[in-house]
Amino acid sequence: MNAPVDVSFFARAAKSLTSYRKYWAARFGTAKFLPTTRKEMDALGWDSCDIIVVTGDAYVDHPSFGMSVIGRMLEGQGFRVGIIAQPDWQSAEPFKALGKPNLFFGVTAGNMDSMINRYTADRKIRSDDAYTPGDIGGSRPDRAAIVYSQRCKEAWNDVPIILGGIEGSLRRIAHYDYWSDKVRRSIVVDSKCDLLLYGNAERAIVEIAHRLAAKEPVQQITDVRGTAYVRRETPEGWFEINSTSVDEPGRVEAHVNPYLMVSDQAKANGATCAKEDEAKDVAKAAEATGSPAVNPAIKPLPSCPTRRWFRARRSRSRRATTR
Ligand code: B12
Repeated sequence: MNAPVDVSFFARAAKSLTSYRKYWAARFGTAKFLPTTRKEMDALGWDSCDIIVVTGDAYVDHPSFGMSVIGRMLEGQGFRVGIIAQPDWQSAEPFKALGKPNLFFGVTAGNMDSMINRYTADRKIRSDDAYTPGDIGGSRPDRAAIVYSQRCKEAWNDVPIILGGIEGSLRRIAHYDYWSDKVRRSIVVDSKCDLLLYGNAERAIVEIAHRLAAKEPVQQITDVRGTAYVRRETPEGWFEINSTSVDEPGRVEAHVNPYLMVSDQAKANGATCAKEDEAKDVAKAAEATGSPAVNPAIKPLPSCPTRRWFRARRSRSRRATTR
């Protein structure tokens, strides 16, 4: 069931991220920080944002934050990107703070799933949130990706929603949800997003942004790798299979122990690992003769005697005299 699948025949050709013609707004240049308020947009001379990223984390302009990586990547393509970080989700108003985006809302719950962010494995409230100023929890709703998407739709029903980040990625198909102890349906259905981009989304979001900018309807963008979306009908040439028959319980292949050394794995398969075995033989021979120079290729590093070396020599000579 978990046997490796040969994927070498999968098509891999991908358009280079630097080969796109920059969007016209590139003339505004690079923003010191992506704007989070109207005032900051005015200072940049923007009348509107092309894309607004809504996130459950505080906006930190650092590459370990998904909203920055995605926002800056899109800015590099010439788009004007605004950030709405940790909005109050009680109404749609905070989602209108930067005006209506020209192309789409990018929505993410943040660097972590919002349920993991808020609750411990014992289902107790966490005492902190590393992605919020002051470490204070409670700045994002449970199931933030769904809540934010719904609020964006309430704000502007006709603006496409592109969902991404870990919460969406791991919930893109029907999945077991620990918190409700149920199998939940795909988050694409619950959030009503137009497209979900799973995993590292740079390549997909750049392509989608350019296609939306070229006025392609989001419903037609169904051929981008790493995306999930709802299909209303089965396309020609495709067929549906009842999963209860596909996924019958069967033999489960043993997991490879990730901590095994290469040579141990080889031994388990009745083979040997020549390089490692050779090194072991040299070490064994050196131990037996007490000389580290059994292999002429191995030479001691030129170094000055250390204090520890002098101490060891002193105690060696003391032992020699008392024996
Ligand atoms: C570094 C790290 C940490 C560091 C954080 C340091 C810091 N200050 O940032 C430390 C060690 C503190 C940490 C702690 C924890 N971590 Co941690 N951590 C990671 C790690 C290795 C990398 C995260 C990262 O920086 N990613 C870089 C960003 C740019 O990537 P990204 O968020 O995935 O973004 C990409 C996509 O998601 C997407 N995307 C993102 N945003 C958006 C937005 C849109 C619109 C779109 C379209 C796409 C998109 O594109 C992005 C670019 O490719 C991940 C594992 C991993 N490899 O991702 C685990 C991980 C995030 N951690 C995890 C966990 C569980 C924790 C802890 C709860 C562990 C614990 N039990 O204490 C704590 C929580 C701390 C806290 N209180 O918040 C889990 C989260 C699981 C989940 N389902 O949410 C992960 C996924 C590891 C795992 N597989 O279990 N962690």
